[in-house]
Parts: sequence; C-alpha cells; structure tokens
Amino acid sequence: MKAGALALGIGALVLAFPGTTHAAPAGSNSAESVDTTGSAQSVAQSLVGPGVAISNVQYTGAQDARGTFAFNDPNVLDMANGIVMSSGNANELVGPNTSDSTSTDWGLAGDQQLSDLSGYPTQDAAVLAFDFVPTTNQVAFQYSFASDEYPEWVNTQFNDVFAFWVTDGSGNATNCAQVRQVAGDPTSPFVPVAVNNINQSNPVQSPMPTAMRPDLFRPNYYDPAGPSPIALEMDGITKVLTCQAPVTPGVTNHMRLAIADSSDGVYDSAVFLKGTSLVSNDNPTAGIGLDPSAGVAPLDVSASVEGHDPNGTALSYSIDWGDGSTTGPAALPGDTALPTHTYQYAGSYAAVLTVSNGTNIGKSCDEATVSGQANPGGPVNQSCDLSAGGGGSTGGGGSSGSSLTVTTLTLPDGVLNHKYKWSLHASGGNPPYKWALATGSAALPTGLKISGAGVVSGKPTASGSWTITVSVSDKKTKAKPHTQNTATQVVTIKVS
Ligand SMILES: [Ca+2]
Ligand SMILES: [Ca+2]
Ligand SMILES: [Ca+2]
Repeated sequence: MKAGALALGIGALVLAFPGTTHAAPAGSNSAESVDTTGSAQSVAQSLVGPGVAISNVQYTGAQDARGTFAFNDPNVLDMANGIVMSSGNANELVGPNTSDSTSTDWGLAGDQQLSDLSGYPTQDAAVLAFDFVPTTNQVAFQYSFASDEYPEWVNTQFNDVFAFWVTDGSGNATNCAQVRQVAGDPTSPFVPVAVNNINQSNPVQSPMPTAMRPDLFRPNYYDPAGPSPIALEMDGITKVLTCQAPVTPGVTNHMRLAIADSSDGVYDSAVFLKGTSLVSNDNPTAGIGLDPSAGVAPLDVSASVEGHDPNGTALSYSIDWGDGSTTGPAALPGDTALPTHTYQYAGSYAAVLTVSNGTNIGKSCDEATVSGQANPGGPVNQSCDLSAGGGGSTGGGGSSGSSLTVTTLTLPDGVLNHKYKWSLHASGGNPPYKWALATGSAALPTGLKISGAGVVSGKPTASGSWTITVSVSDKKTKAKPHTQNTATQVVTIKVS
C-alpha cells in the first residue's frame, strides 16, 4: 500500500483500493498486446532503426517489466509498436482501464540515478543498457510516459520517474527524457519527464496544485461508471515526446533506459518507446503540444513549440493549423515558442509543426478536437496519423531526401458567396515549396485563387464542380547539377 498516504490526509484512497496487485486484463483487448517473453537483446533491437548498430545488451529488473507492444488503435498511442518498460508488470498495461491503482510490487531495488532525478528513493527499477555506434552526431527516438499515479498522487513523493541516458564517445552523459518546465519559455529549465512534471494537477489535493505542462498530457482517469477515454490501463499518458541527444559518430556510445517507482513499489508507471525510432540523423527535432486540445468553438489554443538542431544551427518554424491557417515561418529563438490560434469551427484538426535549419526539417503533430459551431466549409476530420512522413510526432524522421509528393488529395466543398480558405500540403523533396495551378489545368472555381504558399482562398461566386491540377515545386539545389522537383495532383472543389 501507499506508505505516507495518511500523512497526506488522503488515506481514503488507499482504503478504497487496498490491494497492491490485481488480475491482469491482458487478452481482454484484442487490439492491443504486450509480450514480455522475448530476450533483452530482441527488445533492444526492436527500438533501433537504420544507422544504428547495437551490442552488449544488458538488462536489470523483472522479466515481466519489459517487452514489446503492438497497439492497433492510434487513439491509444500514436505508435503502432515498440518496446515498453514498466515499474510493474508490463502485461497489465493493456486496456481498458480497470483500476486506478494497478500495481505489481516486485520488491526489487531502485536505481540511484533515478532516485536523484525523482528526489525520492526509488524501487522496482527496470534498466536496459546497450552500446551503439551511430553514423551521425545525433540520435533521436520517440517515447511516451504513462502512470497509474495519475491523478491522485501528482505532486507527492510518489514521483515515479524514468530516464534515457545517452553517453557519447567522450563519456559525456545526457538524460534526453526532459522537457522545459514551462511551455514556450526559453529561460525555463529542462526537467525530467515524471509524474510531478507533466500532469493536469491533482483533484484530491486542496488547494489543487498548478498543472505542469498540461499541453503534453492526456488524462485517462479511471471511471468506475464507464470506460476511460483511452483503451489503456494507465490513468494518464504523455503525448509522444522526442528524445534527442548528442553522440560521437563512428565510435561506441552507450544507452541506459531506466524506470522505477518512487517512495514505494506500487501504482505502476511505464514508458513506451516507438519501434525502430532510435535513429542516427542530422534533422532537427520538433515537438508541439496544444493546450487545450479540446473545447467549444471558438477555441483559443496555444501551441508549445520546441525544436533542437544537432549541430546548433538556428531554427525557424511554421505551423499548419489544419483549418487553412498557418503561422510562420518565424525564427525560433531559444528553440521554443508559444504561438496561439483560434479554431472558429467544430472539427478534428491536425496541427503540423515543421522546424527547419535551412537544410533539414523535423516535423511534429498534435490534434485539437473542437465542438460547437459547424464548419460552413464542411466537416473537418483530420488526424495526425494521416500526416505524411510516418505520422505522429516525429522528431528525427523528417522527410528530407524522399521524393516530392502532394499529400493533399481532397479539398473541402465551398459554399456559394462564403469565404473559402484551405492549405495544400506536400512532403519530401527540398522545401520550401512553391505552388501553382499546373500547366494545362482547368481554372479554379470563379472567385478562388491559389497562392505560392499553397493556400486556395477567396469567395466562390458560382456553383458547380471544378476538377483542377495543382503543382508544387521545391527549391533548386545549390550544388551542381542543380535539380528541382515538381509534383502534381488532381483535386476537385465543389461549390454549392
Ligand atoms: Ca488504471
Ligand atoms: Ca512496482
Ligand atoms: Ca509507483
């Protein structure tokens, strides 16, 4: 049970859920599965993508505390598969959420480095370590932290914590599982990803503590009366975050992935790492979190933007909000910004962040769900999973080097004599892009025009259906032979 609960004056929570373990719901959800039977070597291998060779894999902790996962429902986690590490039994992470206190107390030792990060003594540490040889001076991978300490034990000593330490060829170690304490503030320190540093406060404390980085948090609080919003056992989970760390190319570097309970061994926490996402690359990382990420139109949101370039090059950023509006490109001083936007109409919008160092790009995406006033341009139902370049919040993936493609395949219908505005999108090639009607294309609907930035806008003054061909060109390469790519796409706009 939770030691210290009575001292906190919320012992009733413990009395209500006296058990320290409960039956695993594994198998109750066919869309999600966890497998803890593989070797540590195979688990580590599942994390690694192109450009990284691993060796000397070592694991400390319970066998059932680590494994691989396959999640088919993108609403659960924006990763289809990967590896998982837990302070309890990883098999119990599979949804639905059946308890607010899912616990396995292994009675195992903690980890001193994690205790230093948490600020409290840790227990039940699971530590996966290996050597690797990268081909560039940065590694990056995606992850998400989840816990049943949410929300009742936020802002307490039960500050479950994890870390990913990357040690370069000179012995310099970086914990890359960190976020800025305050969104968008370049003077704000980096803090470890932990229960107390990413949350939406604690409803059983009075007064309720300040929510920490709520823009990065997805609540999944246990509700005895009905299903929780996410088909996952954990009561809260962070959005997909990117770990980025400097490394020494061509020599042996070291990775240490660790998670533990704090102050007792119960109320599990876990971290999911995206499969094959540990890559060696030169792309800047990008992260975006919308706050709030749901509400009634008109919905004012702020986007915490974070980027980092592996070579320290100054970055710029732009956001396509998904409703035809864009922000930027703008400079990203201090590698962070907090732009705001208002969603005027109901819909599901994918806000796509692009961070550029002038040569390479990193992309990230977050979703806003807006209810209320219907969109006169027709329903909008976007998802980050549909975005180009692998989908989801990708920090290191980028799309530089892949072939230029128009990713907008359909355009929403217009309403006669009403404002219309929609952005076209492309991926690959060598951004920035320049848009136009393709040579020989039919004309746009009367009253609409297309800008070089790819925005189709105006006020249609005639009804009908127009099938046009749009064209996108990327930037001509500086090096000889100068190359420039062009892609076209046929789209239809109906006005009624
Ligand atoms: Ca739970
Ligand atoms: Ca435990
Ligand atoms: Ca715990």
